Amino acid sequence: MTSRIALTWCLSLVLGTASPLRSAETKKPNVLFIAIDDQNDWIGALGGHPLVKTPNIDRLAARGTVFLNAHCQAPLCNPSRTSLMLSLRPTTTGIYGLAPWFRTLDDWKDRVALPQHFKANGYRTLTVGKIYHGGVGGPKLREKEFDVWGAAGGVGAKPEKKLIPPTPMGDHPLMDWGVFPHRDEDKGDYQVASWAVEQIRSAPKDEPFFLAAGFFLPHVPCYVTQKWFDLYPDDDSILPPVKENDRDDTPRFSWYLHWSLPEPRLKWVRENGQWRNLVRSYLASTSFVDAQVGRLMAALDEAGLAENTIVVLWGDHGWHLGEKQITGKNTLWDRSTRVPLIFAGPGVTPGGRCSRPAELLDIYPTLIDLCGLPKRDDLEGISLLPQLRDPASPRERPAITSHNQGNHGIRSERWRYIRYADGSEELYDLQTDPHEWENIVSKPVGAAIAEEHRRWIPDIDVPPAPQSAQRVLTFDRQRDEAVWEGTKVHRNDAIPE
Ligand SMILES: [Ca+2]
Ligand SMILES: [Ca+2]
Repeated sequence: MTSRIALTWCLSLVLGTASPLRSAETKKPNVLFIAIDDQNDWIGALGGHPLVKTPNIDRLAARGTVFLNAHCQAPLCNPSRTSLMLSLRPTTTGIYGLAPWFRTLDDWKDRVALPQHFKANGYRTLTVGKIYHGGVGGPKLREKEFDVWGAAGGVGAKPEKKLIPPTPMGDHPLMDWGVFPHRDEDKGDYQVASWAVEQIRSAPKDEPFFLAAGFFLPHVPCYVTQKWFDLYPDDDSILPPVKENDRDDTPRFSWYLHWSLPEPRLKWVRENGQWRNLVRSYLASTSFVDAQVGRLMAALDEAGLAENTIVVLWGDHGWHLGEKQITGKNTLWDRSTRVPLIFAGPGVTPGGRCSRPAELLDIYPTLIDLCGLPKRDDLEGISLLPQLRDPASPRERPAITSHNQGNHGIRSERWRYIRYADGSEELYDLQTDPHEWENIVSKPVGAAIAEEHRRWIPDIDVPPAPQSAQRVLTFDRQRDEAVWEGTKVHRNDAIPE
């Protein structure tokens, strides 16, 4: 019997009736690539917040494998997304700030990004909402990145003026949150999901798709309607645990990474009665986005594509909501680096929960493996395929996050080690200290652990690329001089509030 099948197979090859090959070709899985902006680990399946409600993402996690120790390569949109889409560390590209767009740099202008590799291998590529940070530069340039473009997404409906009092450090228009009556349909993220649902319904049957959908929330401004807000209690049970004076044992240099920012400090949100409002608005926004993810999953089911579509869901970096005395990103602690990373679909173990360190730049080689595309030898990520097959598969490398040249966080299964550009350090035992409250780097127990982690500091650690701007920090060690966004910071300057 076996030999007869083998003979038929050989004959069909010889006679050119290549239907088995063609049918194998058409079975290439689709990819649904879902990004969530500024989404920290407050997702049910990740256990980052005991009260968060994300039933749809949790169902996706149950269908697939969730990485419980996944971290961004940079705690900021542009560098994190550039790193993910190119599978290159920020320390390799020099893209640390909100500018530049990598295509403007000679070194990276022709670099094959993830969707381009899929296009080159027979995929139709589509995008909607926020995948890259900022505009790609007009229709001619856009079609080089993806074949089909939907709406840009973003905030959508917003109030005529800010809901919260003027915030320090510039009263930035995005620094806003709270209940504001509007229709779900008028939110950018709802429209992003609607467009993606339509593409799933009308997808050509003879061509696999790579569909990228990028949600904006829970990025600020977090405008939510009462029904989403009411998912969360109106009391302090929703606030994250914070330790008073938690920064007493973190180096002064840790402040330089978020020296002066639009995001207010914990002190301000407390004094202005905004802490609970911010936390509730962020949680409500997460639940709203979760519902949009649910619409995409339902569309896949209804179109009969769930069985042959790889779904990958990720957040570009985390967000502090009072922890370490700040709100926002731009730190090397777990709250800023730990992100959702979930794969589901053919080849992925259902119900898998993996505690091995994983990095967002692993997504590119992982999708190549899951879809059987030609491998590339120019990627810095390592495929997660072994962990998608068996979540207990070992993984030698920790997760590494960098924020500007010389500042690195190294996250292994148990520990977090940080070294800043001036040589100052931190070390946390996440097993006994999950909130990273006690810096043990100078304790006797810390020395050997720190040494073990130090060897993972990237060998390549380039200065900021030309035209770098916004959130860019440089440090001249000989002069002991830091420069934040073009302004010198002195050792005795008061920390801005
Ligand atoms: Ca972001
Ligand atoms: Ca502390």
